[in-house]
Amino acid sequence: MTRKIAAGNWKMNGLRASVEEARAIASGADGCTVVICPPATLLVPMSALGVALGGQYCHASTSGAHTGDISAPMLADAGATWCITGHSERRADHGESDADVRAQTEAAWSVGLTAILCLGETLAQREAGETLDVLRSQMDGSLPSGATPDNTVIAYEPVWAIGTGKVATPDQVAEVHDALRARVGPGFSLLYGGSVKAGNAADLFALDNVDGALVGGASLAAADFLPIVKALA
Ligand code: G2H
Repeated sequence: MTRKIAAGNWKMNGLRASVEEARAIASGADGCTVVICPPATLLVPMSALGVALGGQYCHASTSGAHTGDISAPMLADAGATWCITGHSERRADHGESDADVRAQTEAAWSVGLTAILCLGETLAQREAGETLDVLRSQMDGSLPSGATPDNTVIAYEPVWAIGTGKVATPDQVAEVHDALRARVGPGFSLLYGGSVKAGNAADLFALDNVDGALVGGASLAAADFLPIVKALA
C-alpha cells in the first residue's frame, strides 16, 4: 500500500503572516498525508499547526563553514520531518549534481527526515526522446541504495512543466511513472510535480502509479491547495 501524499513546496515565498494560511491548510488537511515545505524561516512558527513540515533542501554536512546553508539536523530541530532533495531549481540554480543530491538525501535520512527526491527532464531532453534515459541516469546517480518506501518518496517533475502552466499530459506522466514503478518496485510513493492545480489534479491522481503531487504555486493558498488534497484523499 503506497502512501497518498500532497506536498506543498512554497519555494522562496512566505512571511510570518503566511502562518495563518498554513493554519487553514492544516485544518482542512484530511484523508491523505499533507506536507508543507515552507521557507526555513517559517518552520518554527508553523511547528505547532499539526501539519507535517519539510525543508526544501539540506546540506550534506551536519554543520560547518557553509555560509547561507542549512543542515538536516537544523531542519529536524525546527520541526521538519520531511525534506525535498534534488529539486530542479536547486540543480539548475546551485549546480547540484546527482552525487550532491545522493549525499543530501543520506543526510536527510540520518536525522529521520523522509526525502522527497526530485527528478525530471528538460524540454530539450524530452524533444530529443531522452526522457526515460535521463530519469534512469538521475535515479542511478542520486537515489542512495538504502532507499525504502518509509525514508524516500520520488517526485517526477518535468522541468518544462514547472511554474509554466504547462502540465504534462496523463499519457506522458503515466509513461514515466510506470517506468519509475518498474524500477523501484511496490510501496514507494511516486508524486507528480509541475503546474498541478485543482483543475488537473483528479486526472493525474487517477493514474495507476501516481500517488500524489508536489505542488508549488497552487500550494500557497488554502483555497487552491485544499481542493488538490481533496482530489487525492
Ligand atoms: C514544481 C512545482 C513544485 P509548480 O517545482 O515543486 O511547482 O507547481 O509551481 O510548477
